[in-house]
Amino acid sequence: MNRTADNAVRLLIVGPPGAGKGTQATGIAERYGVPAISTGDIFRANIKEQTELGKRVQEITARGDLVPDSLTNELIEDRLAQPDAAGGFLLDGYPRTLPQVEALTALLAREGVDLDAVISLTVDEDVVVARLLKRAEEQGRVDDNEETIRHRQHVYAQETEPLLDVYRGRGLLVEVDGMGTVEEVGERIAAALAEKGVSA
Ligand code: B4P
Repeated sequence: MNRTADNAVRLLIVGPPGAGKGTQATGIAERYGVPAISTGDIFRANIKEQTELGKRVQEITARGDLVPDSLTNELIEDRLAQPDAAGGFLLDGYPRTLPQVEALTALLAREGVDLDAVISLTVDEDVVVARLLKRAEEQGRVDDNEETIRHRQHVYAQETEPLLDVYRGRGLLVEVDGMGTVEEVGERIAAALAEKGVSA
Protein backbone atom coordinates (compact mmCIF):
# COMPACT_ATOMS: atom_id res chain seq x y z
CA MET A 1 0.00 0.00 0.00
CA ASN A 2 1.25 3.50 -0.81
CA ARG A 3 0.07 5.81 1.88
CA THR A 4 -0.42 9.55 1.40
CA ALA A 5 -0.74 12.41 3.86
CA ASP A 6 -4.53 11.71 3.91
CA ASN A 7 -4.25 8.23 5.39
CA ALA A 8 -0.82 8.58 7.00
CA VAL A 9 0.23 6.37 9.91
CA ARG A 10 2.87 7.73 12.28
CA LEU A 11 4.32 5.32 14.82
CA LEU A 12 7.19 5.04 17.28
CA ILE A 13 8.71 1.89 18.75
CA VAL A 14 10.51 2.22 22.08
CA GLY A 15 12.24 -0.37 24.24
CA PRO A 16 15.55 -1.14 25.94
CA PRO A 17 18.48 -2.24 23.75
CA GLY A 18 17.80 -5.82 22.68
CA ALA A 19 14.03 -5.58 23.20
CA GLY A 20 13.50 -6.32 19.51
CA LYS A 21 12.77 -2.83 18.18
CA GLY A 22 14.81 -3.15 15.00
CA THR A 23 13.66 -6.73 14.56
CA GLN A 24 9.96 -5.83 14.78
CA ALA A 25 10.27 -2.52 12.94
CA THR A 26 10.66 -4.14 9.52
CA GLY A 27 7.50 -6.24 9.88
CA ILE A 28 5.40 -3.38 11.24
CA ALA A 29 6.58 -1.00 8.51
CA GLU A 30 5.67 -3.56 5.85
CA ARG A 31 2.28 -4.21 7.37
CA TYR A 32 1.36 -0.52 7.59
CA GLY A 33 3.04 0.56 4.33
CA VAL A 34 5.40 3.11 5.88
CA PRO A 35 9.21 3.36 5.98
CA ALA A 36 11.01 2.07 9.09
CA ILE A 37 13.52 4.72 10.11
CA SER A 38 16.18 3.66 12.61
CA THR A 39 18.58 6.28 13.93
CA GLY A 40 20.93 3.45 14.99
CA ASP A 41 21.00 2.09 11.41
CA ILE A 42 21.61 5.57 10.00
CA PHE A 43 24.54 6.08 12.39
CA ARG A 44 26.00 2.63 11.61
CA ALA A 45 25.74 3.25 7.83
CA ASN A 46 27.54 6.59 8.25
CA ILE A 47 30.27 4.98 10.37
CA LYS A 48 30.76 2.29 7.74
CA GLU A 49 31.08 4.90 4.99
CA GLN A 50 33.27 7.09 7.24
CA THR A 51 31.21 10.21 6.45
CA GLU A 52 31.69 13.36 8.56
CA LEU A 53 28.68 12.33 10.65
CA GLY A 54 30.05 8.79 10.96
CA LYS A 55 33.39 10.04 12.27
CA ARG A 56 31.64 12.24 14.83
CA VAL A 57 29.43 9.48 16.25
CA GLN A 58 31.78 6.49 15.99
CA GLU A 59 33.24 6.62 19.50
CA ILE A 60 29.99 7.72 21.14
CA THR A 61 28.01 4.76 19.82
CA ALA A 62 30.86 2.30 20.50
CA ARG A 63 30.77 3.39 24.18
CA GLY A 64 26.98 2.94 24.25
CA ASP A 65 26.40 6.62 24.98
CA LEU A 66 23.81 8.73 23.20
CA VAL A 67 24.65 10.93 20.24
CA PRO A 68 23.97 14.63 21.08
CA ASP A 69 20.34 15.66 20.67
CA SER A 70 21.11 18.52 18.27
CA LEU A 71 22.77 16.16 15.80
CA THR A 72 20.08 13.49 16.09
CA ASN A 73 17.19 15.95 15.83
CA GLU A 74 18.63 17.52 12.70
CA LEU A 75 19.12 14.10 11.15
CA ILE A 76 15.48 13.15 11.77
CA GLU A 77 14.15 16.46 10.52
CA ASP A 78 15.97 15.88 7.21
CA ARG A 79 14.87 12.27 7.01
CA LEU A 80 11.18 13.01 7.67
CA ALA A 81 11.24 15.63 4.92
CA GLN A 82 11.97 12.91 2.34
CA PRO A 83 9.04 12.09 0.04
CA ASP A 84 8.69 8.49 1.28
CA ALA A 85 7.75 9.77 4.76
CA ALA A 86 4.82 11.86 3.48
CA GLY A 87 2.43 8.98 4.21
CA GLY A 88 3.85 8.37 7.66
CA PHE A 89 6.70 6.45 9.26
CA LEU A 90 7.77 4.08 11.97
CA LEU A 91 10.58 5.61 14.00
CA ASP A 92 12.82 2.99 15.65
CA GLY A 93 15.15 4.27 18.37
CA TYR A 94 14.05 7.90 18.16
CA PRO A 95 13.17 9.82 20.28
CA ARG A 96 15.42 8.57 23.10
CA THR A 97 15.54 11.65 25.36
CA LEU A 98 13.02 14.24 26.55
CA PRO A 99 14.57 17.00 24.37
CA GLN A 100 14.16 14.67 21.38
CA VAL A 101 10.48 14.23 22.29
CA GLU A 102 10.09 18.00 22.33
CA ALA A 103 11.84 18.36 18.97
CA LEU A 104 9.66 15.70 17.36
CA THR A 105 6.47 17.12 18.86
CA ALA A 106 7.34 20.59 17.54
CA LEU A 107 8.25 19.23 14.12
CA LEU A 108 4.94 17.37 13.77
CA ALA A 109 2.98 20.34 15.14
CA ARG A 110 4.50 22.56 12.43
CA GLU A 111 3.06 20.10 9.90
CA GLY A 112 -0.27 20.06 11.73
CA VAL A 113 -0.05 16.31 12.40
CA ASP A 114 0.49 13.99 15.37
CA LEU A 115 1.56 10.44 16.21
CA ASP A 116 -1.00 7.62 16.04
CA ALA A 117 0.64 5.35 18.62
CA VAL A 118 3.84 4.67 20.54
CA ILE A 119 4.67 0.97 20.88
CA SER A 120 6.59 0.15 24.06
CA LEU A 121 8.27 -3.26 24.12
CA THR A 122 8.82 -4.68 27.61
CA VAL A 123 11.42 -7.38 28.38
CA ASP A 124 13.56 -8.74 31.23
CA GLU A 125 17.07 -7.29 31.41
CA ASP A 126 18.76 -10.73 31.56
CA VAL A 127 16.96 -11.83 28.41
CA VAL A 128 18.00 -8.76 26.45
CA VAL A 129 21.61 -9.10 27.56
CA ALA A 130 21.61 -12.72 26.36
CA ARG A 131 20.08 -11.69 23.02
CA LEU A 132 22.70 -9.02 22.46
CA LEU A 133 25.57 -11.33 23.40
CA LYS A 134 24.24 -13.78 20.82
CA ARG A 135 24.14 -10.96 18.24
CA ALA A 136 27.74 -10.11 19.19
CA GLU A 137 28.75 -13.63 18.18
CA GLU A 138 26.76 -13.49 14.94
CA GLN A 139 27.35 -9.92 13.76
CA GLY A 140 30.28 -8.57 15.76
CA ARG A 141 28.70 -5.18 16.54
CA VAL A 142 31.28 -3.22 18.55
CA ASP A 143 28.71 -2.06 21.11
CA ASP A 144 27.52 -5.61 21.84
CA ASN A 145 29.97 -6.60 24.60
CA GLU A 146 28.69 -7.23 28.12
CA GLU A 147 30.05 -4.04 29.68
CA THR A 148 28.66 -1.78 26.96
CA ILE A 149 25.35 -3.65 26.89
CA ARG A 150 24.90 -3.05 30.66
CA HIS A 151 25.83 0.60 30.15
CA ARG A 152 23.25 0.96 27.35
CA GLN A 153 20.59 -0.53 29.65
CA HIS A 154 21.52 2.06 32.27
CA VAL A 155 21.38 4.91 29.73
CA TYR A 156 17.97 3.62 28.63
CA ALA A 157 16.63 3.64 32.20
CA GLN A 158 17.97 7.14 32.85
CA GLU A 159 17.29 8.91 29.56
CA THR A 160 14.63 7.02 27.66
CA GLU A 161 12.26 5.38 30.16
CA PRO A 162 10.85 8.77 31.27
CA LEU A 163 9.48 9.20 27.72
CA LEU A 164 6.97 6.44 28.37
CA ASP A 165 5.15 8.54 30.97
CA VAL A 166 4.94 11.45 28.55
CA TYR A 167 3.34 9.34 25.84
CA ARG A 168 1.14 7.50 28.35
CA GLY A 169 -0.12 10.89 29.48
CA ARG A 170 -0.99 11.74 25.89
CA GLY A 171 -2.94 8.50 25.52
CA LEU A 172 -0.59 7.22 22.83
CA LEU A 173 1.23 4.39 24.62
CA VAL A 174 0.62 0.78 23.59
CA GLU A 175 2.53 -1.61 25.88
CA VAL A 176 3.47 -4.95 24.38
CA ASP A 177 5.19 -7.93 26.02
CA GLY A 178 8.42 -8.44 24.04
CA MET A 179 9.12 -11.95 25.41
CA GLY A 180 8.54 -14.90 23.12
CA THR A 181 9.33 -15.58 19.48
CA VAL A 182 9.67 -12.80 16.90
CA GLU A 183 6.36 -13.96 15.33
CA GLU A 184 4.50 -14.01 18.65
CA VAL A 185 5.65 -10.49 19.52
CA GLY A 186 4.77 -9.27 16.00
CA GLU A 187 1.22 -10.63 16.34
CA ARG A 188 0.83 -8.97 19.75
CA ILE A 189 1.92 -5.62 18.31
CA ALA A 190 -0.54 -5.89 15.41
CA ALA A 191 -3.38 -6.79 17.79
CA ALA A 192 -2.53 -3.96 20.18
CA LEU A 193 -2.40 -1.41 17.35
CA ALA A 194 -5.72 -2.63 15.93
CA GLU A 195 -7.26 -2.23 19.38
CA LYS A 196 -5.97 1.33 19.38
CA GLY A 197 -7.75 1.93 16.06
CA VAL A 198 -4.57 1.86 13.96
CA SER A 199 -5.34 -0.55 11.15
CA ALA A 200 -3.19 -1.82 8.30
P1 B4P B 1 20.12 1.04 18.14
O1 B4P B 1 20.48 0.66 16.76
O2 B4P B 1 18.73 1.56 18.36
O3 B4P B 1 20.44 -0.25 19.02
P2 B4P B 1 19.62 -1.17 20.02
O4 B4P B 1 18.96 -0.35 21.07
O5 B4P B 1 20.55 -2.24 20.45
O6 B4P B 1 18.45 -1.80 19.20
P3 B4P B 1 18.40 -2.76 17.95
O7 B4P B 1 17.19 -2.32 17.22
O8 B4P B 1 19.67 -2.84 17.22
O9 B4P B 1 18.22 -4.21 18.56
P4 B4P B 1 16.91 -5.09 18.74
O10 B4P B 1 16.36 -4.70 20.05
O11 B4P B 1 15.97 -5.10 17.59
O12 B4P B 1 21.14 2.13 18.72
C1 B4P B 1 22.55 1.96 18.66
C2 B4P B 1 23.25 3.22 19.21
O13 B4P B 1 23.02 4.36 18.33
C3 B4P B 1 22.81 3.71 20.59
O14 B4P B 1 23.45 3.02 21.64
C4 B4P B 1 23.22 5.22 20.50
O15 B4P B 1 24.60 5.37 20.71
C5 B4P B 1 22.92 5.59 19.07
N1 B4P B 1 21.55 6.15 18.91
C6 B4P B 1 20.54 5.56 18.20
N2 B4P B 1 19.43 6.33 18.24
C7 B4P B 1 19.75 7.44 18.98
C8 B4P B 1 19.02 8.58 19.39
N3 B4P B 1 17.74 8.76 19.06
N4 B4P B 1 19.66 9.52 20.15
C9 B4P B 1 20.94 9.36 20.48
N5 B4P B 1 21.70 8.29 20.14
C10 B4P B 1 21.11 7.33 19.39
O16 B4P B 1 17.44 -6.60 18.70
C11 B4P B 1 18.51 -7.09 19.41
C12 B4P B 1 18.79 -8.57 19.15
O17 B4P B 1 17.75 -9.37 19.71
C13 B4P B 1 18.85 -8.98 17.69
O18 B4P B 1 20.00 -9.76 17.50
C14 B4P B 1 17.62 -9.79 17.41
O19 B4P B 1 17.81 -10.81 16.48
C15 B4P B 1 17.29 -10.36 18.78
N6 B4P B 1 15.85 -10.53 18.98
C16 B4P B 1 14.89 -9.59 18.74
N7 B4P B 1 13.68 -10.08 19.04
C17 B4P B 1 13.86 -11.35 19.54
C18 B4P B 1 12.99 -12.37 20.05
N8 B4P B 1 11.66 -12.20 20.14
N9 B4P B 1 13.55 -13.51 20.47
C19 B4P B 1 14.89 -13.72 20.40
N10 B4P B 1 15.78 -12.80 19.91
C20 B4P B 1 15.27 -11.63 19.49
